[in-house]
Amino acid sequence: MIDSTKIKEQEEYIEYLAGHDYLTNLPNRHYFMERLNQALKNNEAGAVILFDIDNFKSINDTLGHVYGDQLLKAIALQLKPLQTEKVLIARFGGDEFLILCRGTEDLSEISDFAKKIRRQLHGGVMIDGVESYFNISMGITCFPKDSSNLNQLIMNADTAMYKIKRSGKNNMVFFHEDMNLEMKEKLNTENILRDAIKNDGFKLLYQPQVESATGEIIGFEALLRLKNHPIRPDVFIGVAEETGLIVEIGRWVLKEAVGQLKAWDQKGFKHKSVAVNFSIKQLRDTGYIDYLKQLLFEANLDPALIEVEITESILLENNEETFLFLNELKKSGFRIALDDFGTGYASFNYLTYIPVDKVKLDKSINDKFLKHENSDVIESLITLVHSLKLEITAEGIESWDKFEKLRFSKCDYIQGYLFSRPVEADEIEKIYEANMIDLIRKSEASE
Ligand code: G
Ligand code: G
Ligand code: MN
Repeated sequence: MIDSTKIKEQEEYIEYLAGHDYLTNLPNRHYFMERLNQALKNNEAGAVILFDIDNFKSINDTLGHVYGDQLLKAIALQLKPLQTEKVLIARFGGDEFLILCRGTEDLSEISDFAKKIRRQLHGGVMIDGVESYFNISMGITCFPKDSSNLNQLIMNADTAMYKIKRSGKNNMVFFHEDMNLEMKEKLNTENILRDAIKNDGFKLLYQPQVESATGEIIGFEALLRLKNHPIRPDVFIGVAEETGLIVEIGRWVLKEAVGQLKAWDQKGFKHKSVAVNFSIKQLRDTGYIDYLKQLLFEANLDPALIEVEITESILLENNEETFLFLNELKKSGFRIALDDFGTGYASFNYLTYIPVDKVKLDKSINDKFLKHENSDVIESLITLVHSLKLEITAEGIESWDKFEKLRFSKCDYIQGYLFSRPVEADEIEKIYEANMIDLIRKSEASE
């Protein structure tokens, strides 16, 4: 005998499964898309809200996937009371949730609702009897205002959420057309970078670092440029970091810089150091140090000729790995400089336990404190750095006046347009052995 009610139940269950997420029991992406499609077909107005959990990956990695699953379930539970006839809450996949609000396109109304969601989650959730706190990043797009195309709306919400992710997470923003332009430019830059990696499209410029007591060039900072595109370095470096391309590009920089050291060595120039910039995203390049060691070994050059410039941000990521990385660099004979000093969370405390050789005072600090009344501050900074047995370079020095003050305050090295902009290697060769102080004096006298 066939039990027809049982079959009916099974059919309903299968249908339910097709439209729901097994973990959270929320409607799934498929179900959401159908509902949104209906709303668009009926010419309704409304909003699509997309959010995800900040740093969910590290929650998963540190607390385990089971915990991650529990968190997703708890969030679903917490959001269920907000579900109404007009509000559909769905799981999009992974740690992403989608909310469909129908019946209004009023920005402040939608914004209020989005804030309500954030409040509902910010109080934390209970997992195994323990409060768990987390942040979310949220993108919102309205229909038909922003688009009445299903996929476009999802893309809009995603673009807006992505924007929040990039600007520090834990926030919400409405989609805006400009964001598409920004995304397009980013994609364009990304393609240019990929092309440059394949087709030898990068070059390094070198900026001299001058010993303030003598005027002698002691080394150079290598600064990356695109050969064929006028995109600003901070812009394309940012994209390289976001896309992970910085790892490959960073290796190119090392190869090129060591090649240049070798070329100068073979031309009989006196050995001078080259500093390369190291981005926090390059920490994931676990072969970085071995690669660099190998390059110097093959070139038969002293590792001390390479100085790696790190920034404070790398120290905030202060896990065991960062310290191992820095210690390994140091142990291998490379020098380490702390770049952009004074711009971030600069703590002198760091300087006592990370193996840096040198601190680079940021241009903004120099500009601020080298004005007439303020130079005491710089002098104290320099004294403090010296008392930690570290060297100090002042960056972004453009005037003779600032240079004099720094020299008077015993700042070891000066880097800036006063002496030279970053220039091509063959330009460097013309001034390699020059006394930069004499050179500036002469050029000023002849003006
Ligand atoms: O010259 P300037 O405009 O080059 O540099 C802009 C920014 O780009 C600076 O913060 C500088 O540290 C960074 N930068 C320049 N070259 C490199 C590089 O080779 N690698 C990394 N990671 N950053 C670089
Ligand atoms: O982040 P980092 O310190 O690596 O970047 C150094 C940046 O400072 C580069 O963009 C370089 O071109 C720029 N720079 C170097 N000297 C000067 C200067 O005298 N004035 C200005 N405005 N920028 C400088
Ligand atoms: Mn630098």
